[in-house]
Amino acid sequence: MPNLKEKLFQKIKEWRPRTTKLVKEHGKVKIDEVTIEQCVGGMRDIKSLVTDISYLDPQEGIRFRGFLIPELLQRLPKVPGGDMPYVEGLFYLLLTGDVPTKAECDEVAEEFRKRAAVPQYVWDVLRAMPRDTHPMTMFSAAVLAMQRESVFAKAYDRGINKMDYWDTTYEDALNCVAKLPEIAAYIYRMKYRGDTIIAPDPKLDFGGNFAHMMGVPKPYDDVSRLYFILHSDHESGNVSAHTGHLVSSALSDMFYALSAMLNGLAGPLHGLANQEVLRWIQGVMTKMGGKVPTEDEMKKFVNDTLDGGQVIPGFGHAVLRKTDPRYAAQREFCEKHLPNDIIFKYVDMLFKVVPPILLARGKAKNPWPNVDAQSGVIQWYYGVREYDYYTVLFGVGRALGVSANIVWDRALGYALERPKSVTTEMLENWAANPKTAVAAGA
Ligand code: HAX
Repeated sequence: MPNLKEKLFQKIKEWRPRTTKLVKEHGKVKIDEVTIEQCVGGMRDIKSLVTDISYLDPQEGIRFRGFLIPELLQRLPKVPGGDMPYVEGLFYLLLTGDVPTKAECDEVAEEFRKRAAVPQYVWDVLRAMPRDTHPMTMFSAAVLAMQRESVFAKAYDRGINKMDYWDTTYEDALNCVAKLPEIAAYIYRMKYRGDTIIAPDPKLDFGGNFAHMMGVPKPYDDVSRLYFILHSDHESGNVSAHTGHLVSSALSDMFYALSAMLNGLAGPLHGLANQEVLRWIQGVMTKMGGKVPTEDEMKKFVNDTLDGGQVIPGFGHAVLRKTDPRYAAQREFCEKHLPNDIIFKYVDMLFKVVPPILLARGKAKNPWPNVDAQSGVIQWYYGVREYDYYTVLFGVGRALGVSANIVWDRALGYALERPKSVTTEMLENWAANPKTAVAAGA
C-alpha cells in the first residue's frame, strides 16, 4: 500500500469515532434554524454540511486544512526551479491534513504518473463532438465517459462492506485526477491550436506537465500550479463542491460525481464567471478602441451593465464579505510578472470603481472582487486567450478538493442527501402564524 493511502487509512480510523460519537451522543443538539428567506433564497448560510478539508470564513477567506493561502504557499514543498508548490503536495495535504515532505510529493507524483494514461475512447468521444461545443461540456463528457473505469462501481457490484467504500473511492479519485491535465490540455490543443496535440512528459510534475501539454513556456508551469491550488476547494456549500458531494451521496461513483461537479461549475454565477470577466473587459476595450478608460468612463460602463439588469462578473460572493484572498494571491502574481499589462490595468481600475457603485446601490452583500476577477488576466497574458476555456482550468483544480472530500464522505459514512421541501402555501401559513411552523418542525 502506498504511503499516502496507508497514512489516509490511519487518519480515517482515528477520525471515525469522533463522527460516530457526535451523532450518537449529541445528535439532537441544535446548531441552526431556517427562515423563509433562506428557504426561498438558495439555503444561504444554513449549516448542514460537514467537511474538515477546508473552511471559509467570511472575513479571512479560505483555510485549507487550517492554512490561509499565504501560509499554504509558503509551507508546501516547492517544485525545483519554480516559485510555486507541488499540486501533488496540496492533494496530499487535503487528503491527510498533514503537510507533506518533498519525498511525499514525489510519491504522489509517481502515483499520478502510473494512472495517467487516458483510454483511447475518451479521445474518440471528444472528437465525435462538434468543435464549437463549449470546452466545459467536452471536459464533463470526457470524465463521464470514463465511468466504466470506476473501481468502486465494480467493487460495489461484487458486494463490499460499507467500511471499505473509501478504499476503492480513493482509487477512483487518483485514477481520475491523474488524467485531468492531459484531457484538459487535449481539449485546448484540439479546439484552439489546430489539433496539434502535445504528448505528456512523464518526468514533469502535475502543473509542469500541464503547461508542457498546453504548449505554453515558463512561467506558465507556475501559473498552472498556483491556479490549480487556489481553485481546489472552498468548503462544501458552493455549487460545484456541493454537486459533487450530493451526487456521490447516492453512492454514484467518482466519475459521475466529478462530471456533475463540472456541470455546476459551468454556470456564469459560479466558475464560468472567469470567462465572463474577460468577455466583459473585452467588450469595454472594443468600445474604448483598446485604450484604458478614465475612472469616470469605467463607472459608466459598470452602471450601464447594472442598469441593463446584469451582474458585474468577478464581484460579490455568497459567503465572503472581504476581497477574496484568492484574488489577492493572483494580484500579487500580476504585480510581479505583468505590472504593465493593459488588462491588468483594467482589472485594477475595476477594483477601485466597482465596490463603491455596488455599495451605493445597496443590493450586493459583498461588493468586493472574487477569485474570478483576476484569473483570466494571467491566462490572457501568457497567450491562453480563448476565454471560453478558463473554467476548464478551474475544473482541474476543483477536482482535487472535491475528490478528496468524496473520499472522506465515504470514509465517514456520510448519508444520502435528502433535504425536505415545503409548498408556498405552507410557507404562507407559517408566515401568518409562526408558532405553527415551529410546531410542524419547519
Ligand atoms: N453585480 C451585480 N449585482 C450583484 C452582484 C454583482 N457582482 N453581486 C450580487 N449582486 C446582487 C444579486 O444579483 C442580488 O440581486 P437580487 O436581489 O436582484 O437577486 C443581490 O445583489 C444580493 O445578492 P447577494 O446576497 O450579495 O449575493 P448572492 O449570494 O445571491 O450571489 C454571487 C453571489 C456570486 C452569485 C453574486 O455576487 C454574483 O452574481 N456575482 C457575479 C458573478 C460572479 O462573479 N460569480 C463568481 C463568484 C465566485 C465563484 O463562485 N467563483 O466560482
